[in-house]
Amino acid sequence: MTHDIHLIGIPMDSGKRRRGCLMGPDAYRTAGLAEALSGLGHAVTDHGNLAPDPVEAAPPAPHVHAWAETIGWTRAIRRAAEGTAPAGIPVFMGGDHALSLGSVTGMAAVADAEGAPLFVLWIDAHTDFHTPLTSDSGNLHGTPMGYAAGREGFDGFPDLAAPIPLERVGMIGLRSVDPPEREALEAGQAWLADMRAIDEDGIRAPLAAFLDRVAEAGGRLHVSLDVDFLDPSVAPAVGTTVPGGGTVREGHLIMEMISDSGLLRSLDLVELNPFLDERGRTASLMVDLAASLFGRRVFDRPTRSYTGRTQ
Ligand code: 5AB
Ligand code: MN
Ligand code: MN
Ligand code: MN
Repeated sequence: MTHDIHLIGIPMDSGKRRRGCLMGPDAYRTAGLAEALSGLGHAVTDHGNLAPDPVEAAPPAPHVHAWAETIGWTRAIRRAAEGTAPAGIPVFMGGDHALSLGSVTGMAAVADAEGAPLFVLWIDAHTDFHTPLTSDSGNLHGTPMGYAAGREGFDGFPDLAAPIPLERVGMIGLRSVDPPEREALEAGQAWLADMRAIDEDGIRAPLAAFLDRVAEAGGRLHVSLDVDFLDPSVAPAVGTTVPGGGTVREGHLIMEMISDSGLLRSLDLVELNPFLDERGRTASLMVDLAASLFGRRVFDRPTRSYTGRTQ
């Protein structure tokens, strides 16, 4: 199946103090994202880069970083999501993970208008479920799922058209969760696969259960892929590395399963910091993962039913 894919560059760096994610969109362009997707038969349009709306606002606490700028980005990204989604699948090329403050809530508004529930698959070492007031770091890239789920403390950000209940949230790759995030998540019914779950059960069975949940509800799926899901040994270009992450093969399997499900509605590619990359290898890996998500396969026919040597 081919899609109309809309690339939206978001050179956003306001979600944390360490700089460099603003180079992400151009790194994806340089690594050939558009060419990889059009090579698979999709119609790809690159809309260039967004800029934040000008906003003046005081942060809710002094340690919260770049509050007004992040509100300005959120408004612009949400508008871009709502403007682009009717024409196909938006791909939000970040930029740090604070961009999901706009992409997820924009896509929730779109799905609501389309009469379908939006589900979110968060592929990340972190849950990003803080509010501005529970966050010790004050870095808003740790808050987008909190905002999208309707947690309090985001006064000044756009009102939510459709808060996403935790029953419609899946998170995979988790290995760094702060106590206030854990407590808030444990109170709900999110589908959570931490690294132990992956070690014990693999990717396939748990992810299939989540995708079944989306399909049974007639839902649409927004996928948010944070570079730090991957192990830092294969994806060094990220500021918030956490050891013990996903392998290249696990990343591809996740993407292939989502692709097979036919449920994908929109995609974030976030947290790539090209300033920290090694000869572009993280950017190239992210492009390869996106290609798997949009249908690249080694073989088109199933290969798991082969007759083994011992039979
Ligand atoms: B990322 C941390 N929980 O709030 C915080 O990379 C890290 O988008 C947030 O997942 C990481 O600062 C945000 C310690
Ligand atoms: Mn994240
Ligand atoms: Mn992360
Ligand atoms: Mn990060």
